[in-house]
This record gives sequence, C-alpha cells and structure tokens, in this order.
Amino acid sequence: MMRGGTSKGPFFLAGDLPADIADRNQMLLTIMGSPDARQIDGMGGAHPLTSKVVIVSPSKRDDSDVDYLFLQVSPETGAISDSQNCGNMLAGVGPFAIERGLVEAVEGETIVRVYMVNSSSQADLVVQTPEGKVTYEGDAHVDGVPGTHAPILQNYFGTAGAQCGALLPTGNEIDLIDGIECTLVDNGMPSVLLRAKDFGLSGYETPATLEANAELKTRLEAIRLKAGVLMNLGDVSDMTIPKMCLIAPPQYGGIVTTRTFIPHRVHQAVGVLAAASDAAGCMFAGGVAAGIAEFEEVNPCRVDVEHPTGALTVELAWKGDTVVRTALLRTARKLMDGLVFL
Ligand code: NQM
Repeated sequence: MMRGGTSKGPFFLAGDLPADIADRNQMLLTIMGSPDARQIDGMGGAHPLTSKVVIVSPSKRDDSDVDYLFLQVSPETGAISDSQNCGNMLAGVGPFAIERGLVEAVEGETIVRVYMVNSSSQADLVVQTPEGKVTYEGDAHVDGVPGTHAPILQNYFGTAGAQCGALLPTGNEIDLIDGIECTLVDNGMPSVLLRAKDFGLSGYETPATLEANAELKTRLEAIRLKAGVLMNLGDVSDMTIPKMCLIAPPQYGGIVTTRTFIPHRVHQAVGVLAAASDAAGCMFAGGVAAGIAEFEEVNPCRVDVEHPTGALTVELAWKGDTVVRTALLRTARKLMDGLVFL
C-alpha cells in the first residue's frame, strides 16, 4: 500500500495477478471492497482518490525500465477503468520498482524510467537513494499531504496529445458546447477548461459545495459527453476522462485557480497530469483563460496551479505551439507491505 502524491492504493507486480483480465478485475474488486460506496469489506478508501490500483512489470522497451498500468476502481459501481493515467500514483512507481528489484539503485539518486501504458508515453522519476536504498524521508512538501517527505522529481515526455492526438485536440483554442465556451486540452490528461463565472460561480467554492450542486453536475456531465467525442475519445459515459476543470483568477500568486470534477466527485487538490493539462491550456491567448490566467511568457516556464488545498507547481517546456517536457515534484510513502486476503 502506498501513498503516491495526494492519492493512495495497492501496488502489485503484474506477475502476482491473474493474466486473464476478467479474473484480475474480479480479484481487484474483492481486494478493494467494491461495489460498495464505503468499500467496507476491502482496502479501498471510499473515494476515487483512494480507490486506485497500480500494476508494475519489467518493460520490454529500450527507453523504459518498467511498465506502469493504472486502474481506477469506482467505489460505488465497481467499474474498473484503464482510460486514464495517474501522475500522483506514478510517484510510488519509482520506489516500488527499486524495492521489488526491478531497478537497481545507485548511491544518491536513482532514475527510474517508466512507460505509462494508459497514455502510451514516458516519464523519468528521480528517486532519493542514499547508500543505494530508497528513502521516504526528506524536506519536500506537496500541498494536500501533511508533513514533508523525500522529493520525487517527475519528468514527462510525449504527454501533449497522448490520448487525444494533439495538445488542442479540436485544433481550436475555444469550442462552444451547450452555449458554454471551453478549451479542450490534453497534456497527459484530457481536460475541459471552463470559466467558473459562466456557471454563476466564483471558482473558490469548496469541493463539498460544488458536489452538492446537482444542477451544475448535470450541466457539466452533458458538456463532458459532447467534449469526449470532440476530443477523439468517443463515448466517455463509462470513462473517467475528460476531467472538468472550473477556472478562476489566481488568489495566491499562481497561474489560475482550479476546481476539478474527476469527473463526478470534486478533487480535494488537483491531479498531476490534470494540472499539467490545465497549465498548458491556460497559456493559449485565445482560450477561456484569457484575462483570467496570470503568467510570464518564458520557456521553460514554471507555474503554480492553485486548487482547494494549495497549489501544484508545474514546469512546461514548449517547442512551437506544443509542450515537449513537463516536470513536477511529488512525494510518496510506503504505508505497508504484506499479504492481502481474498
Ligand atoms: O491527473 C485523480 C489523482 C488523479 C489523477 C483524477 C492524477 C493526474 O489526483 O495525473 O494524478 O483526476 O482522477 O490521483
């Protein structure tokens, strides 16, 4: 069991799980305790952010050490989806790969090269390994997680358009859906940027207030289904993408304030790749963030994406009108290592 960034869940070696996907999924549902909103009979934490599963295997690719498959388990319905990647859980993949012997640690820092199966793209993780052993202790803080931990630097490559074909999948900086202007963007997490004020909101509401707004949720879901088709994702009714991101002017020196539906519950912070997509989407002069987002036009640029429990720092390197590298800081912690009973 590991915390990765602001999420947590069980990590498995692929070889320890059934090869047949239906058998594997049935086993995972039993382990997580779904379908059941409380996941009372399993390891899941009764929220999408704590109902996540990671599967790691040695990679056959020259550019990667391990393959990382992320699975989102819906607590209530028991649906298991591989439609999205997860940059938070990715943070745990580095230490896990080293501690399970898939990558040999070196003195100081060890780079774990990860192929992210869900989004067919690659990330390098810099893991702290003093004396050739993983340490989880350190001075790095990420908002949304109490205390400090060892930093895990994430460098992502090839995330622009990873799932939708292009950073701006429709080729437009603004699309109109149900009379609302949206910027549709994919820098590793398909996301729909919308102005909070277009829904009569400030954008600074708490996740609980937004989740209680049934009319808002209905309108956002209708837009999401249409956006999914426009973003080359097809019918997204059973998918956890695209994410729906309400934006407002920054309050604490960041680029923008966000409230993200993932896609039906509201994130307590912001997803890692969602933040990477949001930051990139906010930089288009003709997009919905024009007049809202505040940033300096430098390359690479480092910006803070504000969220309900703080901010997430993202560094974007641009080439022309697309992003070629995205860097982020995360932490992870091993919570327990042992046997889970079926
Ligand atoms: O966007 C939640 C999370 C995520 C995804 C979600 C994530 C990312 O915070 O890379 O990390 O958006 O479902 O774990």
